[in-house]
Amino acid sequence: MKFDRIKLFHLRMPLRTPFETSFGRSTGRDCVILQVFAGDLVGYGECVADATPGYSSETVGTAWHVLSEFLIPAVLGQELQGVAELQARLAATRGHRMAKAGLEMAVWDLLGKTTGKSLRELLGGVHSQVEVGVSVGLQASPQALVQVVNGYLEQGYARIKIKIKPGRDVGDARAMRVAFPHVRLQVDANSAYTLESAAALLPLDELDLLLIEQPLDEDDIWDHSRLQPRFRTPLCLDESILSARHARQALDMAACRVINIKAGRVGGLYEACKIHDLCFLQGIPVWCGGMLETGVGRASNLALASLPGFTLPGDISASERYYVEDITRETFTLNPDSTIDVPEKPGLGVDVDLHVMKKYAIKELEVKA
Ligand code: NPQ
Ligand code: MG
Repeated sequence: MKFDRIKLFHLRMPLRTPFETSFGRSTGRDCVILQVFAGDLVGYGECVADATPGYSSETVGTAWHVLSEFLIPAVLGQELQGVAELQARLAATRGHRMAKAGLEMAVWDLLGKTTGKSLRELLGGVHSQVEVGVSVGLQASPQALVQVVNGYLEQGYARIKIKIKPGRDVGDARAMRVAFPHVRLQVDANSAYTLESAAALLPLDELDLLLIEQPLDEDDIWDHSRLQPRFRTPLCLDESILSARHARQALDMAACRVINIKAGRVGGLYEACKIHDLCFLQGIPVWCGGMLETGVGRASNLALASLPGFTLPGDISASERYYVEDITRETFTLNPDSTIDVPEKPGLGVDVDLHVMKKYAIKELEVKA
């Protein structure tokens, strides 16, 4: 494979309804879409960094800089055998995992289009439908939360994740349990607590939750290992796990009993699969996290979540959960059994509607060999 030119598009997509987490409230979603041209084929990738560094330190601005100045020049115009070789070239740049993952996704798409294989086949996925759930942002009150969740249950989502933050944790989760005694429920704190303030979360242990996601800071794997023994409920790490090495260390420390895998957070699907394999061997359940992806990133998530170790429902909702209009011609819909179909066409298996994409593009750049 040889890349002739690469185009970047900074998209700003309006969200159907604002999404609020412990780190802030968003009314829109920015991302970078990449087009990688090789001969007469084009591969698409999505970099999941947002406009602001609330979830992680990367932003669209840092990704744009690092992609255009370092990552793309490192791979343009050279013969590359596959993803392992791509990652070896990208390793000269430290960190910036979301930027790397966006580029890697486009290369996976090209690889699939070249070989006629779907991304699911390339990764070794075994399911043609994957179980999904919905992630629900903080609402004005616990009553409002119950009402919003009721709408999602009516749409068919069989697993609900609610966002929590200090002062809006046990009360919200209890209101959910009272309203929906049997629903599969989990909570996500997005690093809003310390080892001390997390004592407020102990009553969650009575609510039969699937897991408690990322209560403490990204760089606090050790403190999670101090916190986990105080709960019967599994802790799940998201922000803390940036590599397969982190996953191994977190499991060695018993800092969590479940891992959320996001390809963007760990530098791409290649590393994501390594984390899956490690957890699969140890019998640790994993699930596919979500970053409010467009149809491009959603297709990638569905392929990843089709691997055998993804035994918990992913944060992979139907397109209409977040967007009125998506950039792919395919719109992903929820099946009655709370699953979504994994694309079967070569590569990501999606067609990008250039007209729609350009409508939301606020910046473009072409980098040539
Ligand atoms: C999480 N995702 O699991 C992330 C958080 C997240 C689906 O809960 C804009 C606004 C971009 C909010 C990216 C879900 C975001 C965002 C990720 C929240 O922690
Ligand atoms: Mg999370």
